[in-house]
Parts: sequence; C-alpha cells; structure tokens
Amino acid sequence: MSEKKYDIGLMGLAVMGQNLVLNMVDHGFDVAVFNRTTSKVDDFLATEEAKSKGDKLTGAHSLKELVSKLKSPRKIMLMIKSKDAVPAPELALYPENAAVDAVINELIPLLDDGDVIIDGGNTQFKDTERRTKFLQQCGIRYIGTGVSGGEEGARRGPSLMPGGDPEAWPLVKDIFQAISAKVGPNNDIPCCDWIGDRGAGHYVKMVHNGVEYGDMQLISDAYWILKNALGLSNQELYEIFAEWNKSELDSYLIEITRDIFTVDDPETGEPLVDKILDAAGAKGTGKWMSQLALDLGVPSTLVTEAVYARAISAMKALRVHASKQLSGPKDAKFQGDRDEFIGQVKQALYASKICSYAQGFVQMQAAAKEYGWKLDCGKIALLWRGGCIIRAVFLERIKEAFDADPNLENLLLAPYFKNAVEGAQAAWRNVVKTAVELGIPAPGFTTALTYFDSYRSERLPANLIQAQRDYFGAHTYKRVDKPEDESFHTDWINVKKS
Ligand code: NBP
Repeated sequence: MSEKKYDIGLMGLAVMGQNLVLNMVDHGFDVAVFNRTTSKVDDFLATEEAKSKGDKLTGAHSLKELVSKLKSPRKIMLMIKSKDAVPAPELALYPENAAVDAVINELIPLLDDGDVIIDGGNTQFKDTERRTKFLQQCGIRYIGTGVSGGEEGARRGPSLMPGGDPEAWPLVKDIFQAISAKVGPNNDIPCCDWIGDRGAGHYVKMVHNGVEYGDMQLISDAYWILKNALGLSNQELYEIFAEWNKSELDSYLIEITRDIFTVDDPETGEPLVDKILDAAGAKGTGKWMSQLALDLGVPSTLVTEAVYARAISAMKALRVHASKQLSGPKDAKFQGDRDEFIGQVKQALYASKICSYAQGFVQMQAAAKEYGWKLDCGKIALLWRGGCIIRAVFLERIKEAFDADPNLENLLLAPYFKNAVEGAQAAWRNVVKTAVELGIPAPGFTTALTYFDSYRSERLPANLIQAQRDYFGAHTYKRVDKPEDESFHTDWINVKKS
C-alpha cells in the first residue's frame, strides 16, 4: 500500500503555526508538521486537539521527512521567527531574517521544480523580493504572505495577504481562502486574495501593522485626554468605548479597549490597566513602515509619530526624572460641557483615523509604483475587513471609495471621507486645542490634524525653506510665476535689500 501523502507541510510549531495547522485540518486539508526542536512535534501531536484530528495530521522529525510526506507539487509553509539572530549576512539584506534563508537553503536540494515554499512570518518585504527572484531561478515557486489576527485569527480565520510568484497562487489558493476569515452579508467573502508580485504581500502586511500602530496610538490619545481632561473613571471609559463601538468607530481595537477597562488586577482588586507600566514595546514593523515611507518620500506621519510615542514611553526613568524638573499646566481640567467634549473626542478620533488610513494607502500606492506591483486598494481594504487586528466596519467605506475611483490619490478626497473629516474638524481642533492648553500629550491627534492642514494647503512656508537653502548652499529655487523646469539662484548677500 502506498504511503499517504499530505496536502501541505508546515514548519514552525509555535503559537501561530500550531493554530494554522489546526485551522487547515478543520477545513479538510491533510497537514504534515515539523519543528526545529523536534520534541515540539511530538508534544503537539500528543495534545488532545491534535489527536482528535486522526490521520489528517502527521509529524516529521526532519525537513527531508516532511518533504517526503507531501503531495506534488509540494507546498511547505514556514511559520518561524522572522527575527532570528542566526548570522547569514551574505544572504540576508536584513540579517535578522536569516532563519528563513537558512531553512530555504536546506529545502532547495530536497524539492523539485514547481514546488512551493511559503513564508508566513513578518518578514521585511525586500527579503521576500530577493527570495522570490532567487527561487524562481531555482525552479521553486515562492510566496511571502502576511498573516494577521494573532493566535485567535490563526485558529479561527486570519486575514492573509499573499504575494510572490504568481504561478504559486493557484496551487495554494483553495487552502488559503478556506482557512481565512470571511466577511460579507453571507459570511462567504474570504479575507485573502493575491496581493501582487514578489514582496507585495509582506509590504501590505507591514502597512497593516503600521496602521495598527496608528489606531492604537489614536485610541490611547482619546483615553488619555478623557481620563486627564475630564477625570473619568474606568467604568465611565468602558461605557464611552462601548457606545463608540456601536458607531462608525466599530472595530476590534475599540472593542478590546472597552473590555480592558473592565478587568481588575487579581492581586490588588484595582483596575489592571492602571497597574500596567506605561512603557510600550514594539516588534519593528511600525518602524519598517516609517523607514520605508522616508525612503519613498511620502508623509506617513501617523505611524512615525506612533513609533516615537512608544519610544518616549519606553524612557520611563528619564520621564520620571524630567517630570520633577519641568513644569506645565498643573492638574488643569476641562471646564466646558462634559458630554459635548466626549463627543468631540470621538470625532477627533475618527477624523485622525481617516488621516492615518489615507497615509497608509498613499504609501502602498507609492510603493507599488516604486517596486512595480499592481495593487488593488479596494481589495486590500476588504482583506482587512475581518480576521486581523485593524478589522473595522469603516474598511467597507474604504473599499467603496476605491471601487468608485480605483485611482483615488488620497482617501481624504473621496466624498464620504471628505464629508466625515470636514464635519469633524471643528470638534477635532477643539480637542487638540484643549489637550495643548491642559498640557496633555496627544501625538496622534495633533500629527493627524497637521497632516490634514498641510495637505489641504495650497501654499506652505516651503518657499522660505527654499530661500534659506539657496542662501547658504546655492541650491536654487523655482518660481511661482515661471515654468517649473526653470531654476533660479540669487546672490542673497549682495542683492539689493529693501
Ligand atoms: P515565534 O516568532 O516565537 O517563532 C518560534 C518558532 O520559530 C519556533 O517554531 C522556533 O523553533 C522557530 N525558529 C526559530 Br525561533 N529560529 C529558527 C531557525 N533558525 N530555524 C528554524 N526555526 C526556527 O513564533 P510565532 O509567534 O508563532 O510566530 C511565527 C511567525 O509568525 C513569526 O514570523 C511572527 O513574526 C509571525 N506572526 C506572529 C503573530 C503573533 O501574533 N504571534 C502574528 C502574525 C505573524 P524552535 O521551537 O526550535 O525554537
């Protein structure tokens, strides 16, 4: 009797890998698993849940054995740490991603032409660009896919953002779309579709994470203003976020924020959120998005400010010291109508969120142009509609905006978002003004408003910057009253002064 062959192999049995495997089996696929530390293969297969899957699940104790158990063309998914310290600098543009390179190198001699390797980790897109091209030369098809939604998403339905070699997509499409989250009136639209060539999937996943940074910072701004300007309790904050979650802000992150305010610390009986050290961690995808925005010259200020906000939060000891040296408004409270102000904070949050998403889509469009991908922004918005951390009702509106105008250059120009931001702007300005007056930092709200004001300004003070550059460095300038291809220089020292 011939040995059973499995639909897909997965390497990397940490939290994401295990849950994806169980999800695949639940959707009818036969899966073979492997892990570098092979005892984890046995431990996993010995769990009650894995045992309940019967012969739909099998283990391997080497990559060779894993490969031997797969149907042809073989599909092997890697869910391994994307930032490992294994040094392989001659291969990796980003040496922290070298673990994936090491495994690929081991796999190449074991695979046949047309087999597929899939990297589901949070990999820097330039590594995925490089690996796709390299493996194409070896006859192997490569996919770099974003996987979002954490442990729960992996188990019940993640948002998947695959890119790479387009010839690989038909081979994994059924598995990927089956296991992904579903949205739509009949809950049958998969939050997974082909994103584009080479590193496009990992780029979009990175922007997803950057937008997540922005969302989290904006929600934290709202929390901090409500708590400090109005002195609200956690119960009151819970009620406000519960209300907001029934509105246009309806989203996973608002929902979990609401719930966080209800949890007490088992040790002290006090609200747990107040016991948590105010020093935010980060794994780096927000920083990548910000760095790559700088490379492209696009203003993704929300994610950048959110990264900086985490950085300054992490300087806890320095802040404690500075708080004793530097003064500001002391315990000042908002004096106006409380309920009206809460409504204004909600509008400030919504308008800022729109700016944040507008920036994310602008960055993806600029990256697509730079790296030669064809991105469908409406489709991307839909992929984020379910299964991932930034899932939100509002993404439907983004999809509609790009459906109406696939070449939309900025979400702020789409009628729905233009009306929303213009309708919110008086409230938004009042919230920012109040935060400034009371000395409450609101980095997300303020940077979003600055972006909005800059973007809608026909003229900015950059004329003065150009004059300064020409004054000290003869960098030349262009004139508003002359053709754009003409450059001018002035001898600023000897010129006649008025
Ligand atoms: P981790 O990121 O903690 O990685 C642990 C896995 O990587 C283990 O299976 C480990 O094997 C394996 N591994 C390491 Br570490 N170095 C390796 C190497 N040099 N060669 C082969 N395998 C190696 O697991 P995770 O949190 O499940 O995440 C997996 C991937 O999914 C990561 O890239 C992560 O960025 C991405 N991701 C995670 C989440 C999330 O919410 N956690 C969400 C979305 C995407 P071992 O058992 O032998 O140490």
